[in-house]
Amino acid sequence: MPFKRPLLSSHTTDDSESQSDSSHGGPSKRRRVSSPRNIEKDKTVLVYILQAKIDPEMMSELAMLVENYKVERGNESLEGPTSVSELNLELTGDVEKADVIVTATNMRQRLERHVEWRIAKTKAIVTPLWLQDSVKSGRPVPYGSYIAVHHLEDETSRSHDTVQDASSGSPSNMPSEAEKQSCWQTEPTELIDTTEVELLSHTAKYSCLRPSPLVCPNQSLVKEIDVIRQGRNVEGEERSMLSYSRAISVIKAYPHVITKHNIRDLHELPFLGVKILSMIEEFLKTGQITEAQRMLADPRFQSLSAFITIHGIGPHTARRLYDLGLRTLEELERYYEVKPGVSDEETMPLLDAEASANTEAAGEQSIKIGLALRHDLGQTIPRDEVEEINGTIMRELGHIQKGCKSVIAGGYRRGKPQSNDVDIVITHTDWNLGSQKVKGLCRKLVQRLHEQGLVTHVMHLSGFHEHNVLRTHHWDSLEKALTVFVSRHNSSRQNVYRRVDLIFTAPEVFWTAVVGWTGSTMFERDLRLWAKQQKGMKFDSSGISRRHDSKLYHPRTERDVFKVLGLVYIHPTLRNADA
Ligand code: 8GT
Ligand code: MN
Repeated sequence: MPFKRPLLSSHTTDDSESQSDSSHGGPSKRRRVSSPRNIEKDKTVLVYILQAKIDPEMMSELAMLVENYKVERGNESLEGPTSVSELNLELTGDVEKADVIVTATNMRQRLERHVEWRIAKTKAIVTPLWLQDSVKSGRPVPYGSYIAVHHLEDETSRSHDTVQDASSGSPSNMPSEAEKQSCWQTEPTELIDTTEVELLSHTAKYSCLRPSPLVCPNQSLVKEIDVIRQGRNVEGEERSMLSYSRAISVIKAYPHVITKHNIRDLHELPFLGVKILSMIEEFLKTGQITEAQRMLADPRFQSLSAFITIHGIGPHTARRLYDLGLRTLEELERYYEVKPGVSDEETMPLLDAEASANTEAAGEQSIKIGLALRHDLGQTIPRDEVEEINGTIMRELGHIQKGCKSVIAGGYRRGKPQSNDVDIVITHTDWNLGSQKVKGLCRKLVQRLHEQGLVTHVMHLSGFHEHNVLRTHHWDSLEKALTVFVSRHNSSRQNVYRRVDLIFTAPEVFWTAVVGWTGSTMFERDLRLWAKQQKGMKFDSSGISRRHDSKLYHPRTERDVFKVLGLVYIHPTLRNADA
């Protein structure tokens, strides 16, 4: 199998959505449904793996452990019932149904961000070692020695024999309103469905038909080509840049290590022209590509690439600054009269919402913020901190509007261990009234976060516009705020400024927005192209519509988004179609 199985998560939602998720299961069978029923003489232990704090590698290993064990156990049963072990494991993505929660978290508070306390109290909450030892010994080992959260020691030990009813918690155990709000975001682990992956093809023309892992077998080649792509990007050579982006995305999905023996196979792949193929050959022979190396050594490339790392500076502005004679970020600081690390409101005021959005002054302001905070903003954000930020924001949101839910999109959702920013898509759980309830919420939330000292700067704040089938460019048609958030992650560290994007949507377009904001960029580009060229439809983060009659689609699950577009579902971790 070319890919590691599961990495993440996505999210969870309310009941209606999880139901429709399974009823619209997409074109393929779900593998995990095909458990070996015929040998199920013991009770099945439903295992939920909580991804928070478990790194993707480990996550993958744990899930593999269960899946492989099931296969082996199935084989055993064919050889005779006597050899069947006592352990019957099944992974579940539904924490409420689980008997056991496997987690690397040992703090109640942290657990509560993902699992409601009243639910947690009815489960055995154990460390990953429980899973490993149980599989090793072929029987469910007692939970008592693997307690993950000491607050739940009694409950965990007790639930070895009996699985309690979720409603059995005494009133004093019921979560307070604030507690409830803090657990809106739960993250069941949706596994990669291998039967679905088999329906994809790495030779397809659209990246939304190809499985693209985070790290591919030819990652160093991809990185080298990406330097050339970046060179074209900073010089504003968009067509050429797109050619390299496409080549990269095709290589990302190629499931074998490219060698001199199979390089001919690449001729069958789309978007790999003569020039790229000769670069690949050079890379196979020497381990590098001359043009990429030349670029890396080029002072102009170095300056422009450094400039565009600053929020608000695109290739065009970078070249303008370069033409003024500026070469380094320190020179940019002087030019913009910015003191590194200083972010006081006088020099960098909170942008006054829509009034100043999109004006030149606002653009300049956001460059100043980006420059002043570049030492923080340039650092990547680990997954557990991304989750903490989401938790904090949703808790604050709970004070303004109850019943909201969020999904962390962007690179995090695609399984990146480190993100450059945090992208959070938010809606209301009430399908019918949610649209009204989220209206204006973005601004209110940002205001509250600002008052709490959690958001120091807003680089962009935009209002809500309906999805419009006639508009060709509409990345702005949701309520969204691009903010600078003060992260108080980890008491040993000081506050760190992080870029956090908040995107508010009506429930009808929530999953469309989640897909739109999950990326990667090339995957998104091809989704739009596929919808337009093959389906006569228009896709963007604010909605899906049919071109000829403007019919709007309201998918209730992420799988529905793919279904509406006539696509096989692709797990977020296989949407890494960029370098
Ligand atoms: P990173 O944050 O670690 O660098 O990685 P990322 O999460 O993949 O990149 P990102 O720049 O944060 O963008 C996340 C996804 O959101 C991208 O793949 C892109 O398709 C999408 N995206 C933007 N900006 C906007 C926008 O203004 N509107 C919409 N709808 N999508 C956007 O990058
Ligand atoms: Mn991001």
